[in-house]
Amino acid sequence: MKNSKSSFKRLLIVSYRLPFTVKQTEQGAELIQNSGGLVSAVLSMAERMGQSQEGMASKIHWLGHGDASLQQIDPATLENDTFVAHPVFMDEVVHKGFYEGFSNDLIWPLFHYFPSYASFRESDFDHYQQANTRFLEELTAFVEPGDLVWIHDFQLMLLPDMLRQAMPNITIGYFFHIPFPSYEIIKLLPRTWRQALVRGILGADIVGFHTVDYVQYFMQSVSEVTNLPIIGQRIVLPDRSVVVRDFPISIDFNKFNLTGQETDVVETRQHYQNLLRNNKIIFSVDRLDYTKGITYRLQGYERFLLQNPDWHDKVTFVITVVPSRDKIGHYQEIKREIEETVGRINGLFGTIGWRPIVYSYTSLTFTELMALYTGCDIALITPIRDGMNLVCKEFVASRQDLHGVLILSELAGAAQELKEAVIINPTDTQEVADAIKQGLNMSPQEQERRLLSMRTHLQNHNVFRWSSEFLTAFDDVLSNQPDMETD
Ligand code: GDG
Repeated sequence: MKNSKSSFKRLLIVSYRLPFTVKQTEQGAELIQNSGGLVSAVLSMAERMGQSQEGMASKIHWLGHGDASLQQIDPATLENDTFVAHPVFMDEVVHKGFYEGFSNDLIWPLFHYFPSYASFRESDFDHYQQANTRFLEELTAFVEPGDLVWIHDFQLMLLPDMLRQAMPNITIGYFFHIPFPSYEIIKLLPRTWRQALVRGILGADIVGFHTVDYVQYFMQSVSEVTNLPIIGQRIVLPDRSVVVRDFPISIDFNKFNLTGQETDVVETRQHYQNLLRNNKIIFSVDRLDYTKGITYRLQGYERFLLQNPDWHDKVTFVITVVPSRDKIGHYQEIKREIEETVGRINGLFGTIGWRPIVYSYTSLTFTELMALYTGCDIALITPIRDGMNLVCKEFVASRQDLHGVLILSELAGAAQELKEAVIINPTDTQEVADAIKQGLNMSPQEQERRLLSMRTHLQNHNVFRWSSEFLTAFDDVLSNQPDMETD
């Protein structure tokens, strides 16, 4: 680390979502801070910047899409002790084409290797450009020299270059939360779109991905689309260079490690275990999405039950699917498929006293989630494609008791780190069935050995390290560009 001090005045985060949701009450607007990974990471970054930089404005500015309900709220109330929110409002039609269209109906399926689910509409690309421009307009209204602007995810790929053109001396970071695919996929995009997207990202000084593979794929696209020289981790532009690196995102290890012991979690866990008559519990939780491999997972469990009648009545699969995008065709289809498969399996194997699958289409409270992380015997996490996947990391961190088995898809970014999981291919239902059997029969010593190794990794590679490494990389950029105006 060249420079242990952070040399930035303010931290400005830009992402599609704001860090809190706003609830209108009789007393006024109530801000409910999100507890996701990005918010924790940003908080830790601010802490580090605050400690090392006298006079740094303590609040973090955060730009995100503002929905219509926020328009009724006095902008001055959109801040809490930590964040000042800057909602970016846009025309409804533009928002629909940008978010539902280009982001969720093209980039999301394409970058998760579902090209047949992708819709290519020129009007969506126009709206994506317009929406990124709206973010730029809000940003340039208050960005100042010396600020650090950190832009997130696939909804804002054009913004780094737009900001670079408008304010050449600003330090810009960009982090990509979903997989970056091989050029064979990128090539499906019209030439002008792929050029704009890759060039857009290159407006940043530092570009981060979860894994080395995604970095390599991005570099491949850069050389195909731009012909710019690449030297190690640097892409060389005429007037500056861009550092592209893997920064695997992580979790607040201590939070998950400690919460499992809290009374409400312990009580909920005991309640569930009693309800399930102390059966072995297999658990999974995902947002409704075709990338999560939920139907294959159910088929793997079905195969396990078929092949292992001695386990009937002794195991329960608690599967929670969190509602998401269920007005959209592909999502309705996958929901129907999941529910039919659950019904079929329960019909085939269930008895009056035993339901092999307890399925719910709902969101869990944090206490319920923790009770299931800490009360299950197997966490079955089998996405067909996932940028990282934080659920598996949270499960491991919550198992202070060193009991439990993680079965993890090799197609989740997290599989590159959690090598002591039982790694499977999610579409190989026999492999999933075998892994379930292996997990249920695994000795306590083997569970302990695997969990200890993964927990040590996560303790060291937690979300605070993630943000700290990003910040250090920014500091390096600054110290390598002595002419840059910083105050
Ligand atoms: C993107 C990428 C990448 C889930 N269900 C409930 C619940 N959760 C929480 C989990 C976890 C988070 O949601 C989901 O984690 P993901 O890793 O899937 O994150 P996303 O933001 O959806 O996805 C992904 C991530 O970005 C980070 O870069 O890992 O690959 O797609 O924290 O705990 N929380 C509660 N109830 C639920 O039912 N309370």
